[in-house]
Amino acid sequence: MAIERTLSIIKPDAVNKNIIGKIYSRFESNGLKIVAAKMVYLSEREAEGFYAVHRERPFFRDLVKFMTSGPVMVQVLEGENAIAKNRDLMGATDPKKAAPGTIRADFASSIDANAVHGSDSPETAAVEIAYFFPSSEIYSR
Ligand code: RTP
Ligand code: MG
Repeated sequence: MAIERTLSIIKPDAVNKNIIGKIYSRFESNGLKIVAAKMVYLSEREAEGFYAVHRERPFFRDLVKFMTSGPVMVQVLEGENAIAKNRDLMGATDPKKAAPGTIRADFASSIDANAVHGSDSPETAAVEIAYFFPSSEIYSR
């Protein structure tokens, strides 16, 4: 299987709950290596740019408001099948529908405050990683 990279964000609700380490443990114990990381307090413009694909969706304003409500932890995860693996670890968007044992089932409280973001395809992973990290800030191996 291919070694991939994916962009992960620990959202303001989870940072505020002091569970960055618990979420990192899930990545690490499932074969995903953190190869870049930083804490960021997104501006409105940065959040709008990051979620630009959702600009026309009814939840867009709420999403931007939430993502700018406190600092987030942004990381690049690397490993076999990293994009799908991270999405599996995260669970469904709505924590009420997320499978038991997933990050969202265990730590998220609502579809807005749903603890984590993960890229959903190789194309979005490439764009999202470049949105936050120049290649000189990604440390593989
Ligand atoms: P994410 O992009 O954050 O990893 O989440 P996702 O792929 O599971 O969900 P997506 O469809 O990309 O939606 C992005 C974020 O918008 C919020 N959302 N709210 N109220 C709603 O119906 C609704 N739908 C989506 C969620 O916070 C979701 O994570
Ligand atoms: Mg998404």
